[in-house]
Amino acid sequence: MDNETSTQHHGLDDVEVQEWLESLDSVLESSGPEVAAEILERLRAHATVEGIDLPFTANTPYANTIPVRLEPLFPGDQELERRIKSLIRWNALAMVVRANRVEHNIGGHISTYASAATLYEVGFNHFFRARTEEFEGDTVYFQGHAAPGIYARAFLEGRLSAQRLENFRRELKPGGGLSSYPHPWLMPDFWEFPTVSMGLSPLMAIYQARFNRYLEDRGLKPVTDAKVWAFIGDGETDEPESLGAITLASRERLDNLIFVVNCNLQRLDGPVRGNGQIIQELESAFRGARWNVIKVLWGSEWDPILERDTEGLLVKRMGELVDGEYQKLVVSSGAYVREHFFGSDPRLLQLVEPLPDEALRRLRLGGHDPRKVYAAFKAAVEHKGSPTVILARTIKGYGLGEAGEGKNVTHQQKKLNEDELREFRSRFGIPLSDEDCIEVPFYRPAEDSVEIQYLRARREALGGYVPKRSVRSKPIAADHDELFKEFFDGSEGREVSTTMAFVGMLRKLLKDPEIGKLIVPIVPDEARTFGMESLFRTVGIYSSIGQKYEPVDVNTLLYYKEAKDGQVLEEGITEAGSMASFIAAGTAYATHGINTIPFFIYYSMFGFQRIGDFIWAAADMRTRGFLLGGTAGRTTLSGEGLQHQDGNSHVLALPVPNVRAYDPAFAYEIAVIIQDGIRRMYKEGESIFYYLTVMNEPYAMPPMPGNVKDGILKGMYRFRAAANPKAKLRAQLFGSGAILNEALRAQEILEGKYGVAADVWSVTSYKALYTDGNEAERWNRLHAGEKPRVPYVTQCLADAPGVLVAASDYLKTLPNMVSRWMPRRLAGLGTDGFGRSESRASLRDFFEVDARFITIATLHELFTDGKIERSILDKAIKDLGINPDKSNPVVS
Ligand SMILES: Cc1ncc(C[n+]2csc(CCOP(=O)(O)OP(=O)(O)O)c2C)c(N)n1
Ligand SMILES: [Mg+2]
Repeated sequence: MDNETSTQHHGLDDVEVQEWLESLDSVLESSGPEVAAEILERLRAHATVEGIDLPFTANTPYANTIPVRLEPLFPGDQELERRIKSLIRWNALAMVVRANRVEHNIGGHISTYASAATLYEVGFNHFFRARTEEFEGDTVYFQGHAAPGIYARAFLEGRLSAQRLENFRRELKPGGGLSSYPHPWLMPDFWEFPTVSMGLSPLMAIYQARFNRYLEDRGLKPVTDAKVWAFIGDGETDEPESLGAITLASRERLDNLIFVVNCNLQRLDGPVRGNGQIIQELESAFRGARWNVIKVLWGSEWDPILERDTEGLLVKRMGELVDGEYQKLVVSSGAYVREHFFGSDPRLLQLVEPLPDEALRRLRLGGHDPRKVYAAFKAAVEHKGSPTVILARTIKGYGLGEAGEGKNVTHQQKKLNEDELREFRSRFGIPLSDEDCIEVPFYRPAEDSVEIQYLRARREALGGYVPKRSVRSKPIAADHDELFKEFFDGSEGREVSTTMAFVGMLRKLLKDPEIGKLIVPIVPDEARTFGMESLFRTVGIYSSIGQKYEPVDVNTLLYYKEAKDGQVLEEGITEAGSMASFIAAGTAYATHGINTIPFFIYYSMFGFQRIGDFIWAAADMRTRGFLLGGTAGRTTLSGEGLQHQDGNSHVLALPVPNVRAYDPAFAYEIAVIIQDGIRRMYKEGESIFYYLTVMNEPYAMPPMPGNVKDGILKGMYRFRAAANPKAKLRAQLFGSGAILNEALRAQEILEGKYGVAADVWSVTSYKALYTDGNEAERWNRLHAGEKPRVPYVTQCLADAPGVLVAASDYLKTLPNMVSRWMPRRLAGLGTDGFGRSESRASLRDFFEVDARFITIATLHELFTDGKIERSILDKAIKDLGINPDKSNPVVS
């Protein structure tokens, strides 16, 4: 990166420069920084008018943002805090080293926390406020790889036993262990946010901070000054999600949000920007996005040297080095620093003349100096009007010495030899003998020691312990039968799509006196696509500043109404951002004790496929709510082409253990699923969430047949039995979503033309059938002598005669994966392959899932079983106009 702060000497007279600097200093002294800034701003404007081409820079010099004179007094006992921090460092290291002695390669990270310890400890001792009866508490996203340090602190706090530390990364051991990284699923009383898939937590934190404001603006929680802190790695900022939403944060003036980027200049393999300066790069990105940027680069030891540097030469020199050079410098001897850093200019050498080499080696970086970090955190929490990012410079593997400090291999260092352990012990003053320390025991001073007493007192003053996850929301009361009744009755012949039916339900839910206000509709710029624009007007679009303009369509009924108490989160074109809102709303039952119920509707192709990792994070976080994959179905969304045509999402939903995925065909099925979902999540408190695909193909919605609710929820039920069950030729047809109609048409063709009597089943969830089948199979395997459990699919088909044919708008694997629990072979039709922009009829022909292909598949199965002649099959292929040599959709 260019050094943007260097002056270029075009015959510049140093004395003249000095005069300018001095006059600025005097303005600063007499009139303060605002006036000084104003003068500089006017100078810049004047220069521009005079035709001086000033280069654009969003950077400030490579120096601390907060000058020494504005540094607040450090309010704690610095020496005691250092001792506590050292103990935590030791225990964090011990945890990883011990785990890897017991089990080679179990993993764990020492160097991330080693570099971040001061950042966290200043936070724990002075800033992170816990959740109490009176105050909602701050929210902290901990950098995933720093987990050992957070566990080590909880150990000193008496919250985690030595036994659990011993079982770090071995959670299955007796007495329990500790998960590798923050996992609310695995440690639901401790971790709130899963952060280790890098890049997700910065984006989630932004939307969390915005959702907190949403709750306040809608009167669902009191207005507080609670903060959202997100600790992230500098390497992590390369993930596109990390910086992807930073302009939202500034646009929304989220001064309740603080990012702390641990700038150790390294990632896993090597330097983040060996040939550049990651800190300056991040500064310009964040400043450009109008964040408040606080750089914490240099520790207090640098202050007197900087003070002596009246010409600004040192700051200039600081800005000249690339990170690769800095990485080397910070772990080098004092003599090396003198020669290679200060040695570039005799005047610089003079500045450090009085200092011995040892003092040069001990010049700390800002992120390791509690006073500098405290000053930055304090400035951040007091800052108004925009979010703050703190760029704190640290050393990766700080304190590991030869074992890895600042080395490229440090990220994965998990073993220390005896000398290295002794060295670490001595450096941090851990009271362990040479013999004892090589055993790397966990060390906790006595309960009445000053360290433990201090640590406890600090946490008490801040309201209790952090992190801590607790569920305080009250279960909702009603069953809302009345609300859903209309949808059980069908559409009386009117052709509607399942999307329209869903939107109708959403509208009713929004009006419900108990849960209406808790509903959070979320859309990424697709409300019109789904026919939801009426919500704009009825409940409004959330805007933290209301509506400052008269909307162009104000004279229409459904105008674009933005309001401070608007309910719809219209996120714009960001599925990732919308998902982050979904997560914030779907975990508010724990974070805020509020049962908000998110409904996030999006183009189904851009969900599990595009933002699958966020969905995984939602699962891990025990998020509740409903994901609606709109315009779903590879052949049902006509005209759009392959990027949009989703035949994948139900397969991609399979791995997420707590997602219940449904492909409903009719309005009443959706109503049953949503009603039951609200009950299970918000009344029974289950840690599950729902994925429903909804389509845009209109057809008449039938009334709900009797006794099908249970089948809908379990995954299948017989929707229409064969008219002539005594027929000789029998079949069972399975359809889902809009493709169920194709199965129903096939039923008629088979009956009318070929004398085959078929039952038609609506399979609402292959995932539910799959889960249930596996569960029964597993139980039977482990309980051989007992009465075997029968999978639900098997139960359904026990007395169902004939051949079996399934058609899905998703991959063939979906029906095929449950076929082993069916009584006979299954012919599974599906939509493997690239989509096309075409009409529904053409697409269903192309993918071979329409009524004709279901008919042919049925006849083929009957032929294979020897139930019909081949001539019948051949004739049917001809009569139904099927070209046997048509191209294979999978490969075309
Ligand atoms: C999405 C994702 N990709 C890759 C990884 C693997 N990984 C774990 S830590 C790490 C390096 C982290 O560097 P940085 O963000 O600078 O954090 P530091 O440890 O230096 O504080 C990598 C690549 C991951 N956890 N998540
Ligand atoms: Mg790093």
